[in-house]
Amino acid sequence: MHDKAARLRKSRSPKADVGLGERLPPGQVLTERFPILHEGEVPAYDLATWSLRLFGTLANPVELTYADLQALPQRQLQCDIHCVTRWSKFDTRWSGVHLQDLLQALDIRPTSTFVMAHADHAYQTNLHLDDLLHPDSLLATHYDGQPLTAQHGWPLRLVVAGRYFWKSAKWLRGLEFTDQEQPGFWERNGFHLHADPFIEQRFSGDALDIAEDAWREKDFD
Ligand SMILES: Nc1nc2c(c(=O)[nH]1)N[C@H]1C(S)=C(S)[C@@H](COP(=O)(O)O)O[C@H]1N2
Ligand SMILES: [Mo]
Repeated sequence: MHDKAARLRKSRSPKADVGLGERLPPGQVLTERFPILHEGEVPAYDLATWSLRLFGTLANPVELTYADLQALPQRQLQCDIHCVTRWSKFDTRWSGVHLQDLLQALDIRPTSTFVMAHADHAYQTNLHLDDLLHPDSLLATHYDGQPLTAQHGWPLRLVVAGRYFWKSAKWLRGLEFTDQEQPGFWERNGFHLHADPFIEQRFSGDALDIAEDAWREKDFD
């Protein structure tokens, strides 16, 4: 087991930024810089052999080249990002392909509710299909008008709206459509399945293992 969740739980919260209204999620601190966080080595690719696989419960799995992605409508996105380690960054600018456009171009109609994102090296994160179809999510190839740097996920990463940033897999290689929700890498290691920063879904196991109405059965003094 990875102990990152345990260490984060114990760490004292920094004094959270106030006065930023509803825009900064609770317990987060704003940064101007762009931190780099990941497990393992930064992968190297040859775009000629790189591919993105769509598989799982699809009628026909597909394997896309980088050129296939470039042939699709190129979308712009400006969004705020929130890392579970408590930094947030406002107004990040991305461009790339929207999953809706990709599915439409391939005439794929997924029947599943869930998607497991597969990335290098052996990184996975679980998502709801709706999260990926959100208008503020993207399969991003560019950041701030430039191709992604290797450290930030070149050639392709996810940007997932409304979730802590670990859901935004860098070095994306596959989207697996599934009927059951399986936990990804961090989700198996103490982090929350759904990761909504505005309600601080940071860790798993926060919920007490008792029925919601169990307190009614208790004695009160
Ligand atoms: N493939 C891969 N993607 C990943 C990770 C990783 O370890 N491997 N780390 C995640 C985490 S925890 C965060 S906070 C963001 C960081 O993205 P950045 O380095 O571009 O800031 O990438 C996410 N995507
Ligand atoms: Mo993270």
